[in-house]
Amino acid sequence: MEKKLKTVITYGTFDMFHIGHLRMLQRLAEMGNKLIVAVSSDEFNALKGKKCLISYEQRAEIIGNLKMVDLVIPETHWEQKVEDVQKYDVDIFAIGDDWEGKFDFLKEFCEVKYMERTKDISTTQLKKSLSKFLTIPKEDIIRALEVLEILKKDLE
Ligand code: C2G
Repeated sequence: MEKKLKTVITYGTFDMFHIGHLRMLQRLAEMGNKLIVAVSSDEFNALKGKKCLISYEQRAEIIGNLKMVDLVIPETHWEQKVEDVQKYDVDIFAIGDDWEGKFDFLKEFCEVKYMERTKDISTTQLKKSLSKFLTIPKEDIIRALEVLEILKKDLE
């Protein structure tokens, strides 16, 4: 699809950057010739009830170094979207459909698109599988203690 001279903006936390985030940004980059990503600050994440593993600085640096991203700005409050859309002369606001309908007020200023999310991947899921991966199964601990007991007896 030929890229019209369009500026696209999106917002997100992008914690523990994963393929779902990448696929979203790739699709957004295809919709125009300039992609702006507003990365949620740590303080704003607290407002969203999200605890980030990775700091704003590192999340912003990762996003800023993606070839399809032209500009990274901080997202510090809910109300900044109208201001951003006007300031950067945005043509399209796009975000995952988990936000369906939440930003329709922007239709007065630009196109609003809710995009299908990538299935079976999320930061929450990654955190859960990571903690499962790092926990030692109980039976392994019991077995290790039994071996320890045997070794202790041998040494007596
Ligand atoms: N995403 C996706 N597929 C996934 C996970 C995330 O397409 N499996 C998309 C989300 O829909 C969103 C972007 O990746 O468009 C960033 O996701 P989050 O970091 O979870 O963003 P969120 O916390 O929803 O922040 O003001 C808007 C908020 O800041 C959005």
